[in-house]
Amino acid sequence: IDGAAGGVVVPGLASKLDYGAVRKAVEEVLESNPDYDDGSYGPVLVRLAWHAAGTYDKATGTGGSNGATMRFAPESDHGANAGLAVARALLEPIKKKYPGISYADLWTLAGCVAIESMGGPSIPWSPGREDKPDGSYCPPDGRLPDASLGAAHIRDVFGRMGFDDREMVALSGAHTLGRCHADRSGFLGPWTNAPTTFSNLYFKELTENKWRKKRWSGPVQYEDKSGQLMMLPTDMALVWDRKFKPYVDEYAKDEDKFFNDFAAAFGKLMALGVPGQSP
Ligand code: ZEM
Repeated sequence: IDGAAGGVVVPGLASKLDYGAVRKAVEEVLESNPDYDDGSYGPVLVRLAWHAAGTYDKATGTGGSNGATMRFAPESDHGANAGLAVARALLEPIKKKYPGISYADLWTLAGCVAIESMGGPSIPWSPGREDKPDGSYCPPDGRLPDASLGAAHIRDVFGRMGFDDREMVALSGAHTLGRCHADRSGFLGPWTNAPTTFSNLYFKELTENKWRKKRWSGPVQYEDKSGQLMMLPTDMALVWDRKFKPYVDEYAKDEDKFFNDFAAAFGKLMALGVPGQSP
């Protein structure tokens, strides 16, 4: 991984930045609060990195992680980003200690470190993002996916970023991590029984468990027999869509393949719109 080891000279900065030390600082924060969710900030840091990057529009080159525009309104207040202030605040002391790293680099690196620390594959990541000065650079609301919709919407949103069907399914495997919070998205519960371990369990649950509509006053979501695990409508779309389903099956059977494809797709996501890194 570029920039992972030792000092790297960042263009425009007089000092050297020790990305290894930044990585270590992120690792130290991950399990710093046993009372937070399932005992790790890892999942919400992955979500921060994803929401920073997932606004990218290939056609116009707008959005994406470069700029770290989610620091500013209106993007900080976009409904999709509810709850991410927690993740941004968590990284603030690291930014203070290593002021040479941009927020945009720090957020994306933290997402990669979180995945790796939770047992996932190592993600290709390079520095080079620059922070924008204010909210006038924020992407419009509505670029991130709406969990209530289906396969066509998934293809619209991820196709706009430049991903194909296989990459869309691979990326969705991140839902093996973390949980939904009623006060953030309106949805409730974890996808797997090991939400702080990166694995292919999400795909196993999707294919081997039985899912039915949850009876409650909240938004439509699916639950298993235990009532403990959940799937969003967009998660179910992966098994209902004839073209997505074979990838779900493949990843449920072959964790190595999932890890390889996920690492490549997540690395690509982190690089979208970054000068010199974006396809
Ligand atoms: Zn998520 N995601 N996501 N996602 N996501 C949530 C949580 C997490 C969608 C979605 O609406 C939601 C990807 C794709 C898609 C993570 C990573 C990635 C939540 C719950 C929702 C509603 C938020 C809450 O209440 O806290 C939709 C519709 C998606 C595509 C169709 C991709 C791609 C991801 C990374 C590669 C993660 C790690 C979480 C768990 C966050 C946490 O706080 O535990």
